[in-house]
Amino acid sequence: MKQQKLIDGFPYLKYSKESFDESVILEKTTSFYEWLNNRRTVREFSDKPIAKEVISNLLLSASTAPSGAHKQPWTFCVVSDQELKSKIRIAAELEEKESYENRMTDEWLKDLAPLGTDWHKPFLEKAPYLIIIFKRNYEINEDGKKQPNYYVTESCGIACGMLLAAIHNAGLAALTHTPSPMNFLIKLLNRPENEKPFLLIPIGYLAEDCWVPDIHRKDITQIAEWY
Ligand code: IYR
Repeated sequence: MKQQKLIDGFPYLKYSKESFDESVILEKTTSFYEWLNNRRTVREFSDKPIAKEVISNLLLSASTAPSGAHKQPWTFCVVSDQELKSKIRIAAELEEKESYENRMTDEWLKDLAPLGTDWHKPFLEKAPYLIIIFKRNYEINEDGKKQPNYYVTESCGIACGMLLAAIHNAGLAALTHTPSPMNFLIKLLNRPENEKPFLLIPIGYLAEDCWVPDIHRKDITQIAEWY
């Protein structure tokens, strides 16, 4: 039985977790970093199916993220239906074609060149699952009154980061895709007015012959200022 008590009238649980010697912490943080550093964004997926329970576990992991006032302001829409995936691909490619041909600046296109992206999005039909994360800007209570959520973008961003780590842990692959603008997803997925699309994440096994750009991450001197 977990120890409980009331503080200011609210229920609290006794919380503890294992701590480690300094040398173990050094080993653990090194190996965790090395493992995480092996995660890559991929655009080439296999169409091999994945069990629904696996996706549920990934989403439950994402949903352990901290959120403003613990409002958990996210909805994960899980799409595996082939017809719906095709509709999403068609709508996304329509927007992306317009973006690549008319909306993106020359500098932006130059920045993207090493990543080899263009408006074609075959992964939207190939990957067995598309997860579309919607941010819930507010809730509507039983009386139809709006209830605020807080730090919704930050909360959803953290949840997506944790989702990517969970996917990597499963040996599966993902892509953070932001077809822009994304409003077509509201209609296609019939989402309520309090939700806005945040990120589209295809999930699958890696394609057998998968290639990723040979790009490098900033080192510690480039990412940290120590005070
Ligand atoms: N949304 C487009 C373009 C794109 C933009 C950025 I910034 C990227 O890092 C990658 C792609 C697309 O998905 O192709």
